[in-house]
Amino acid sequence: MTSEMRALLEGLSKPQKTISPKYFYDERGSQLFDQITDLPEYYLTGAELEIMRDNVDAMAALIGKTASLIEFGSGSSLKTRILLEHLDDLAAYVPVDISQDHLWSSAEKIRAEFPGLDVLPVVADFTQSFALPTPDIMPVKNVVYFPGSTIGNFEHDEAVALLRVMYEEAGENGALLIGVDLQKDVGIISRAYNDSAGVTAAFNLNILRHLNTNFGANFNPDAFVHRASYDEGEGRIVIELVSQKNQFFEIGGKGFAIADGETILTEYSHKYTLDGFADMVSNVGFQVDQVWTDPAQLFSVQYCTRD
Ligand code: SAH
Ligand code: AVI
Repeated sequence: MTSEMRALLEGLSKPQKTISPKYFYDERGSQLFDQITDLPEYYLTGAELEIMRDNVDAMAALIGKTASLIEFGSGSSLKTRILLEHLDDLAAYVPVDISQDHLWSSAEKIRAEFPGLDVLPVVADFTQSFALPTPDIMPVKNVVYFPGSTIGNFEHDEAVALLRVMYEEAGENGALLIGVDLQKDVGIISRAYNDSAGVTAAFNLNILRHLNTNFGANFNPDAFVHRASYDEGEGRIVIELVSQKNQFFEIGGKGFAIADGETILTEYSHKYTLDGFADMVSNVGFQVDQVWTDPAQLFSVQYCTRD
């Protein structure tokens, strides 16, 4: 049995059955995420794009010349294009993502849009160690780009571990440019994960289809419903799949029973205060040099260097 299957079975054997959110992202999951970014309720993308457009000159000046831009969880590289348009002398752009086909096609589009840019995609699970390619041109520094508030999908200890990997990737004179969603009115946050078109529900249920297709599971996606609720104490959205009846499923040769009303936890999405985020990155040796927010203070983009 692969270590990946062992980890999946371990998550499903916990008292709170759990599937890692990285399993949202097969090709269909990546497409559904792109649809989420267009939803009127999903304020995160619009706010982050606004911040990027309004402050890209300052960001480009901090990134400087001949850097290597390493993007974790690049998806469709939507926000990256704003940076790339203002960074014409990058040593390389290295998009890293677990969703293989989507990464290849996004990288192809970037190559076509930015001829001359050295685009070096890496298919990897960034929570495990992975090798980075060596660009033809020696970079002056590495800048890790982590937009979208994907950091929010990790619990505190996991987020710190991931920031530590980024700290190492950035190296001594490198930096981290990171998108971080902020705490705000609970209604705004809840609506972002309970959209009226049902795209987030489809995205959540797709995790079961992905495990059925690629990991030999036999979930019945029609017998689960999406639930997203805000935990004010923890400052996070909790995304679950709620079983609609007593039922069984199998994966990796192991059978599981799930009761009517019992849930599978598929994702947390943490919302930060600026102070809380600065404290967290200081645990790994980063200091926040610059914070940009949108006028409504929904979202932030932060530039961190080694302290
Ligand atoms: N950065 C983009 C996409 C965010 S969605 C944006 O801001 O719009 C999260 C992305 O991270 C997806 O593309 C998903 O495939 C990728 N991802 C999630 N977990 C991952 C992991 N463990 N390793 C690598 N990529 C991961
Ligand atoms: C990728 N990540 C930051 C998204 C979020 O908002 O936590 C994933 C998502 N889950 C449901 N909707 C969007």
